[in-house]
This record gives sequence, structure tokens and C-alpha cells, in this order.
Amino acid sequence: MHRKTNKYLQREANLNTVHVVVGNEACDLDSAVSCLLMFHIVSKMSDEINGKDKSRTLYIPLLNVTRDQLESKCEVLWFLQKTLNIDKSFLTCKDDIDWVEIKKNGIEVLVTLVDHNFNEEFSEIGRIVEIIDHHQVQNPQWLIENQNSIRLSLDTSVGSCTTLIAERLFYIYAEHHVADEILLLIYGTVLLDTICLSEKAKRFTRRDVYLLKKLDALLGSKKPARAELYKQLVEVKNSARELNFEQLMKRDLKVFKDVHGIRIGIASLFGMEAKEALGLAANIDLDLFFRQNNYEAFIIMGLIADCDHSDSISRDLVLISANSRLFEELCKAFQHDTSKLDLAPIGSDSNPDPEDNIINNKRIVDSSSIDGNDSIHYKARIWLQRNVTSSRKVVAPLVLKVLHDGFS
Ligand SMILES: [Mn+2]
Repeated sequence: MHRKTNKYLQREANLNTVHVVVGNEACDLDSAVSCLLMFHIVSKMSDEINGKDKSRTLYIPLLNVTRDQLESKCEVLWFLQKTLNIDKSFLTCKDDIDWVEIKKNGIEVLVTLVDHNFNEEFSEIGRIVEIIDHHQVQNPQWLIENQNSIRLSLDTSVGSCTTLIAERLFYIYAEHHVADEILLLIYGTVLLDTICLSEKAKRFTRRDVYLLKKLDALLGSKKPARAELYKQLVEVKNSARELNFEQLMKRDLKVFKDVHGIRIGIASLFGMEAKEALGLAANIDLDLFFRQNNYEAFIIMGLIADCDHSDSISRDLVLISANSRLFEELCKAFQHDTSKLDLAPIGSDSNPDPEDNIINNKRIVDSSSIDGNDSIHYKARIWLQRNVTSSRKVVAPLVLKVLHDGFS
């Protein structure tokens, strides 16, 4: 049995319910902090509502990554340590829990999703009772079917899911009863997600701005210098530059799939161009990367932001696939006028098929069997993304639509 499952079950002998609060699979700072704050809120609310019965429900804040993957979430580990003095051994990861063991004795599992609104894995593990999120609805059909049993708080315009959860925290507690350490945790998370309220990136609404103002007032002399804290967080987030291509891609990754199990990964980079990452891809066995992860296509989103001086933001986008039909459909979707991306291809513009020769992973072609026709031919296309306000929240629905409409 897993160490943590064992510990939980021993501590709660009369357990009849486990309520797990789950963040999204990218496990970025917003997701991790949303998870911890929401855990605090639901367990606190339940104490007040259920009173004597509380000992029968166990609450677990669960980071939606394995312990191995947690290592690469540098800014999450750093900021939790810095603000709350929480060490990674206090955090619970996916592989710390053995759900079969927990459910053995008829224990019911309830699930709250934060910072995402669809989770196949946890729909099977338990019953989803609440969603609090700022992404586009990923599976509208499922949400409609379950709308009566799920409490839903969704605001897709807000920069940070933590903003929504902080508002609820302040609603439950008198504002001045929230510890400074928690206020700082919220502060940094919202700053990072809104790109320090950059006007150019426009990843915020009045709700985020209002929240930061409120935090300033509550923290008084302890309020952080925004640009400085933001810069620190970005530096830590990028501190693991020696990561190889696969580790780099996994740092902030979401995977989407269709009903047939076709998988497309979207990696989001911060402080690095997708073009640069593509350079790293040329040095690895790309086919192995695709096969091991079962990807049919892979997308990299780059972001360079300098909020210190010029408030300059640049974004680029890379698409890689060996499936030409899927490649074409995704290109069409991304390049369409309505995509909100405003893409300009980079590379050899004069070449009618610029994507053909960008990667062309030499190792695969060269090392293929005597019959060269068997080699898998990967195509890559790089664009400058002129609409810098569009993040993965914009790209993901386009990808899902291509998957949903079917491309083969
Ligand atoms: Mn988020």
C-alpha cells in the first residue's frame, strides 16, 4: 500500500467519505495554490456545516502530477516553501494515493476540480461535486449531463483561478483573518498568471486587479514590490534550463485526446521561445518521444515577457506531427481568421512547404531501415503569434475542435 494512503486510513478509522480537491495536470503555480486554498475552504466549510460528523470525511488536496514530475515544478516548490514553509514531503501527489485501497471498504470518493473543468480519470475515481475554474468548457456535453449534481463557478476571463478562490476565501473569513503568508501566496500566484498585469498581454480582468489592490491594503507595509516578486517567480520557473527536451515539455503540459484515444500535447513555455525548444527537439529521437507518449501531434507555445522595463511580450507557436492530415487540419484551424492567434509563419517563407525541412529529424531518416520509405517523416511549422493575448486557453479549444470533428 502507498505510504500516504496507509497513513490516511490509519488516522481515520471511521472514514466513510474521502473528498479530494484536484488541480490541473500542468500543476503550475495557479493550479497548485488553487488546490491548497480550495482544500482549506471545503474542509473548513464542512467543519461548520457538519459539526460532529466531520471526523467521517477526510479531505485531501491533490496535486495532479506524480512525485517524479513534481520535481520540475520549480516555482511551485519554491514559493510554497518561501511563503508557508511547506516542504514537498507535505504535498500529496497522484501516485501517493491508492484509490482501490481507499474504496475497498465502501468509502465514497467526492471530487472538487480546480483550475480545470473536465477530468476523465477522476470522474472514474469518484463523483465530481464541484468545479471552480477559468478555462473554456472542455466537454460541454458532459457538463450539461451533470449540471444538476455539480456546483459550478466558471469565469473564463479572469487571469488566475486563484483570484476566484481567494474571493471565496474572503467571503468565508473576515478579510483581516487571513494570515499574511496566505495573502502573499495569493499575491505572487495572481501576479505570475496575469504576467504582472501587463497591459499588452491582457491576461487579467477587474477581478484580478481589485484582488491585488485589496491584498496591498491588507498587507500594508508588508506588501511586496510587484515587479520584483514577479521577476523572482519567473526566474525560479526558468531555473531548470538544463532540462532536456522532454523534461522541458513536461513542465507545463496539457494533453488532449479524442474518443479514439488520439492524443495531442500542448506544452506552454515561459521565458523561452517555442522556436528555441524546437531546436532541442532536433537533437532527440523524436519518434521515440511521440511513441512513448502516444502523441499524434505536439504543440509548443513560447512566451517571452519583459514586464520590468518595456512591458514587451512576444509569443510563438510550433506544431509538430507526422500525421499529414492532422497537421493540415491543425494548421487550418490555427491560421483561420477567427482563431484569435493572428499567426505569421516564420522560417523559409519562399519555400512552398516551409514546414517540410525544419525538423526532418535526421536521425530518424538516416537510421531507418534499408527501405527508406518506412521512415516516419515529422513536419514542423513555426509561427510568430502576433496576438500576444492568446494563451493555451485559446489554443486548446481549437485543438479539441479538430479532434472532435475527426480528421481522418
Ligand atoms: Mn490557471
